[in-house]
Parts: sequence; structure tokens; C-alpha cells
Amino acid sequence: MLADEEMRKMQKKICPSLMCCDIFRLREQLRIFEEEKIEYLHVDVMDGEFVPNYTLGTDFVRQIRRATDIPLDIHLMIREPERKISFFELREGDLVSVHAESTVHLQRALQQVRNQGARPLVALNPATPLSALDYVLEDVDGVLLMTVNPGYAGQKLVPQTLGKITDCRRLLDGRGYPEMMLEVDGNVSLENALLMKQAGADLFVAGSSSIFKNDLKEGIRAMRRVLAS
Ligand code: S6P
Ligand code: MG
Repeated sequence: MLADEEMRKMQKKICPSLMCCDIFRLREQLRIFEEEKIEYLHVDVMDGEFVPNYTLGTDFVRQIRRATDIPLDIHLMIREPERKISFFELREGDLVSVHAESTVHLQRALQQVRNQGARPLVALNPATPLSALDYVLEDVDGVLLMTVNPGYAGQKLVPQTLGKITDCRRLLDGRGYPEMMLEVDGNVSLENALLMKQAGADLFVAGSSSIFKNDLKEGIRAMRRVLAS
């Protein structure tokens, strides 16, 4: 019998991507996330430079804070994030992902997240090698592996990222970081979530290919069943 602590560690978490919400039904959808005990809300921040698109920003984060106490999982897809992290109202328990490709001052940016009281994650694009993690593992609580190229919802999985999840989990275990969170983002459909879970992912960003496809509550429950299987 596994101890409670072990069970907790094995629990897989769902992070709904708020850019996939229906903004006209946002309050209702937030209530569903609360009722379904969603662990983190994934907030995609894009600046039109690091990625071609624009999305949510500091004011959105401020408004979400007023509407719910669910911790945030802020995914920064912006150039030179170290110049912008202080603009965000961060709380203890929030996750903030910084892309290794977005700055020459990666370690400084990760430390800034920590200094502002949140938990830093380092994010990697599909083609970025895992060696980018080499000298920042001490500074992070997790790794976010992009399973599509960042910028848009509704894309197809980059298939070689499945093997990358396996390799990343092996690397983290081998370097003495078995507790480190491994998040996956992009085309996390029910079918892909199962493969990603088997490869060693813990946090699953759920968007248009899963929970937002049809009925939200049913979608979350279906995802929970896959992750518990
Ligand atoms: C993409 C962004 C993601 C998407 C999410 C959407 O740049 O970082 O968080 O919002 O992947 O999910 P789906 O199921 O449409 O790929
Ligand atoms: Mg994202």
C-alpha cells in the first residue's frame, strides 16, 4: 500500500487553458473549474514577438484573481521576460514558466519568479534540446515541455515530443530530481494525454482538443478518468 504522500505525488493535474474559454461565459466556466477542483488555471501570455500571436496579459491576471482563488499557471511566451515579470501580481503557489529560448538571462528570470514568491518552471519549445536544462535545474520546480510550437491553440501534436517527455523524466530522475513537475502543453487530447502520462508527465494543459471540445464538466471528468487510469 502506498503512503498518502506517494499517492499525492502520483496524482496528475489538469490545467485548463484560459485562452480556450468562452469569455462571455467565463464566470460560469470558473465556477465549474472550482466545483471540479481544478488545480491550476493556465494563462498564456504572448507578446507578438517571441511568438507571432497576442493573448492574455497583466490586467487579465488581475481580474481572474478577483474572480477565483485557484492558483495560476502563467506561461510567459514573451521576449526578455525578466523585464516584465514584476508587472504580474504573483502569489505563493502560482507557477510561472519562462522559455529558455526567450532570454539570454534565463537564470536571472527564473530567480525573479522565485523572489516574487511563485514557483518557477523552465519551458522548452519542441526543437529545443534537453541540454538547455543543464544549469538551471537548481533554480526551478518544474519543466514545461511544449508539445506544439507555441503561439496558437488547436494545433497538431509534434510527435517526437512524446519521446522527449520520456527522455526528460529519465533525465530528471537521473539527476536526482524525481519530485520535479513535468508539464505538457499542446494538443493534450484524451488520447495524447494517456501517452503523455505514460511517458511521465504530471501536469496537463487542457484546451480545445479536450475539455473545451463539448460539455466542459464532462470534458474535465473524461480527462480525470484518463489520468487516473
Ligand atoms: C499555445 C499555448 C497553449 C494552448 C493550448 C491549447 O501556444 O501555450 O497553452 O493554449 O495548447 O490547447 P489545445 O488543445 O488547443 O492545443
Ligand atoms: Mg500555454
